[in-house]
Amino acid sequence: MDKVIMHVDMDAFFAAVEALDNPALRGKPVIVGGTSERGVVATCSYEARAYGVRSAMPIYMAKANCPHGVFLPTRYWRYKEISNKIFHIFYQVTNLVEGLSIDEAYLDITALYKNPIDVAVYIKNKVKRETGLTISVGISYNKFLAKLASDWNKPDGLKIITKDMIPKILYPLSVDKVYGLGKKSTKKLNDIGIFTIEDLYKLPRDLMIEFFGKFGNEIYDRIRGIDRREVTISRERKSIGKETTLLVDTDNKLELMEYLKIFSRAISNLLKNKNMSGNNITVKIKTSSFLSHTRSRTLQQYINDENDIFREAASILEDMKFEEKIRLIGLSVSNLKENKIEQLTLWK
Ligand code: TTP
Ligand code: MG
Repeated sequence: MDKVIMHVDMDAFFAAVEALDNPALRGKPVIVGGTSERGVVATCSYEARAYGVRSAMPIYMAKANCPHGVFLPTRYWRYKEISNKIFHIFYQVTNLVEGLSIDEAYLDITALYKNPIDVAVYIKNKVKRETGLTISVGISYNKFLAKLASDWNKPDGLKIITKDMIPKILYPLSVDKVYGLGKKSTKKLNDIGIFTIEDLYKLPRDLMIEFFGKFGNEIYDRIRGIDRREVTISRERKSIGKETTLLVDTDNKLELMEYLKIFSRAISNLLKNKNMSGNNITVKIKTSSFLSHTRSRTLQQYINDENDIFREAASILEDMKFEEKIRLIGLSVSNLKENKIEQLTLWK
């Protein structure tokens, strides 16, 4: 049976977040990136793209193209915060999520046995409701085509590419639409009169390999709708922890407890964002003479609630005896696993 693969990608991500946080920017050409003349554009709003501004373009060039643009520095932590929210939504749909970057992922939704359009609409609506931003979704039976589909009618796009559309739908596309064919390769092909995928069909496999090395083999297949790459679950961290060096060394346990409380909240938020829980709690201290001590406890059940984490951490600290003052305290939760979510009742 064919797979059902979805590629999801936020629209003008950094610029969209800036316009979300400052409504006065909506509808304006917003350019996010290094703001010095020597910096480059990270991304820009679609209004700025109309002036020819693009990712990776030097700022001075973007300013020349779009002098009245609003140029802003990046606020990575804020983009990461929204990214966590959207990935949380993806994980509510399936565990088979492969994150590609801060705003983009593949989802393998084959085993849901749902109409993929319904799943896409569900994700689009939920992302819009919970973040205020739009996402484009592409659906197909492999990764290459799903990615191509998400780019089809950006922004706020939704496109499905089915088997019967291949190869005709690909014919008119310019060769730079083939993922992996950069500017240099495109030029090389253009120089020998190959501009579209239909033209590219004329190159036999051997010649393709000669042209692009090992990757030529894959390109040959991909433009014929063949791509066997699996959606591989993004590697998860094995533990999540926080620690801090104290301003002044102390042996006051109440003061140390306060840190554990703050760490518990932060760790809980991270775990919940990743839809994970852990059953191993470790408290680490470093003494004034730089000796490290750790104490761990493995629980029967997996936890991710801040109160549960704090309760265990506090009880571990309670049992620890120090002979000198403490200069650093840390807390981590390990032995992580993904939570099972009721995925079938999400939509009908
Ligand atoms: P993209 O998804 O490639 O771009 P985008 O979301 O801004 O626009 P589109 O609607 O076409 O998807 O990249 C996601 C974010 O990654 C982007 O908002 C900024 C960052 N980025 C860079 O910092 N440098 C780059 O060269 C690119 C391509 C992206
Ligand atoms: Mg994007």
